[in-house]
Amino acid sequence: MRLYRANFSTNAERVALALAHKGIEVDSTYIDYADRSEVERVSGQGLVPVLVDGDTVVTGSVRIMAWIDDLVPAPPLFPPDDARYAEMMIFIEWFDRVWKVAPTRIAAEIEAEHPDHMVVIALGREMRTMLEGFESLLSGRKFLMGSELSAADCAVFPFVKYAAGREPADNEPFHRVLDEYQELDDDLMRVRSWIKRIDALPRA
Ligand SMILES: N[C@@H](CCC(=O)N[C@@H](CS)C(=O)NCC(=O)O)C(=O)O
Repeated sequence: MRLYRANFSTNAERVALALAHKGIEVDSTYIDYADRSEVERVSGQGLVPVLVDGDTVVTGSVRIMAWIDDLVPAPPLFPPDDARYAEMMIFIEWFDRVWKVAPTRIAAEIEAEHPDHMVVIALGREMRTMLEGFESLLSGRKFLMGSELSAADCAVFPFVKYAAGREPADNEPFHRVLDEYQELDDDLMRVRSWIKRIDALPRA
């Protein structure tokens, strides 16, 4: 099995956490975003992560996590029953389609010729409110959706971990926004512990 990935790729880290949770070892091909020819050749598109297992090519971090879960059911990444499965998928969809809007728009705004600072402030507040939402989700449990690591944690962690800082070499503009517009304080102690807990887990 081979994982196409890139240094500091948030979506590839989702899959790296999920694979390690299952104890699945993979070979890795690290691409440079300046040259996507290899990932385009194998998958017909240019984004990472891509997982290749024989003739099977899976793109998209959430699809890859679901595919891994089917391949190796234990320990589970998604709940086995339909209602809980749908809840987790909807949560991850919310994260990808709603949560990501604020940092993406901040990154675009601060690159603009005349940034609208009021918009940036409002979006920064939204990011704070969403951190408070994660704090509430972690009330009485160690992970976002229960007592064990799930696909929800794998999906959210690579983005929200920036609240605890960033490696100096990780200088992507979007990651700088995630770092600068998420701050942990005493009202976010559960998020702080959750970041530490997941950061200590292995990655493929
Ligand atoms: N929906 C895809 C998004 C993949 C994606 O955006 N990957 C980023 C790395 S985290 C990428 O390849 N970026 C290169 C680019 O956009 O130029 C997923 O969940 O895997």
